[in-house]
Amino acid sequence: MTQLQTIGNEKRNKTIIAGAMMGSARDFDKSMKELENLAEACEMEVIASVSQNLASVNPAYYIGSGKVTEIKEMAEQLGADSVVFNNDLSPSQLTNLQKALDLEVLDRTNLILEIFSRRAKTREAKLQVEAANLQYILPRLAGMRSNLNRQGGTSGSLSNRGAGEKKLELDRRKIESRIGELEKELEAVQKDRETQRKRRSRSALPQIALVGYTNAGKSSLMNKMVEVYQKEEDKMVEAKDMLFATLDTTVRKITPGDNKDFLLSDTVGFISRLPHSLVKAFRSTLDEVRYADLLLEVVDFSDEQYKEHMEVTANTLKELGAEAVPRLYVMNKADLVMDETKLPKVVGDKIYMSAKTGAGLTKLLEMIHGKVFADYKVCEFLVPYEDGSAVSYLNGSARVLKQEYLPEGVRILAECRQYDAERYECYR
Ligand SMILES: Nc1nc2c(ncn2[C@@H]2O[C@H](COP(=O)(O)OP(=O)(O)OP(=O)(O)O)[C@@H](O)[C@H]2O)c(=O)[nH]1
Ligand SMILES: [Mg+2]
Repeated sequence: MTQLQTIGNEKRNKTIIAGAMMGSARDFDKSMKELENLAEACEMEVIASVSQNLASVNPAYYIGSGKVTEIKEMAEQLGADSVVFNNDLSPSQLTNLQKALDLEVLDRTNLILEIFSRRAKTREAKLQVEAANLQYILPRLAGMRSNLNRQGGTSGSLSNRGAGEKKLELDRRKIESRIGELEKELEAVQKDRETQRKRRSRSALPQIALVGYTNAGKSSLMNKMVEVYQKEEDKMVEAKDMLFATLDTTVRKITPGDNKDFLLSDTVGFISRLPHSLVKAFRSTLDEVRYADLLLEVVDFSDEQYKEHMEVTANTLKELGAEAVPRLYVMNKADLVMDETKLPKVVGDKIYMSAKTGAGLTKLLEMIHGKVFADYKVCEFLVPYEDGSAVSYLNGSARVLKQEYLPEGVRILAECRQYDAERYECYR
């Protein structure tokens, strides 16, 4: 991982991707394709792909030793700098492979952590990624130690072994204390976030969060909403054909009119086998998801694996404690696989649409309204002139149907949320 960081745009790391197939061939091919996309998101150039049918894992190398020799020869021929494994390697497998291949060896988790550390921009994201990285390294240090022990054993020098162990113990303590520091810093940042979130929930605008598999089109949908309803180009977020284009959470106010505004948040995408330390580290960022009034799950419907992606999303949401939040399913990129004239198509809580062309956006908004503004009701208030703030609040957050100035106060007939009706119960 350290070597990768030093490679700039001028020279791309040439890599061979390798994987052992133990289940269905179709799933395996897809996961190898995803690994290739992950490597590309890491600015690596994939020059070859190697796979092996495996009945059981080889404890020393994961793959068979014959396959290791094959990869080594191939790497020499093609001038590869690294090999990325699709399977999660144990610390000793990682070390053994590194030694046998004499190349940098990475696994899928490594790659995901590497992408995250490159993309992290805000202080919070940087702290989260560093913590996740160290948590990944920590159990691997033990593997490195047992490896060193073995080396010490062959040289027969007990004092050397002691020195090696001491050094690693020191490293382990350093890492543990750094993790402690990071956790403290993160706690402080999380308090700030909590305060912001509370402030937003006081504003009583419904909060809607975009969730889903990486590259499904979450940021594109956010941008389309901003473009159509805000007309403010500078409020756009980055949307790219690249895994994990978004890491930081962005919140935008969407104002479709009729006082049915809401806050929309765009956040990091999910992926199968997302390293657990990352889910843990991003938990606070993903609070936006847990406390949302509604989730818009964006699905890349043009991807053959979309059902598997939905399963991954469901499991990740469960892990975040957000499985009970109401949900609408945006079956996105339907423009690629359906007749455009048939869009949008609505089936229950699912809408087949396109964030790119905007086909279905109005319909989606209607569905959102049906979900979050379902508790709207028509109320009549008589607000005394002293309470000017109540008058302006209702004008800002309810849909005022009629307003009259009477001697005893302002009479307002409005369609408003249950929340606001209760808030001004005294004037009804
Ligand atoms: N054809 C088509 N392409 C789309 C549509 N929506 C998004 N895309 C493309 O899909 C790619 C990924 O879009 P993003 O909006 O960045 O996806 P994301 O879900 O935010 O991805 P991450 O932030 O990486 O998790 C981009 O190249 C988009 O142009 C769509 O409705 N139709
Ligand atoms: Mg995005």
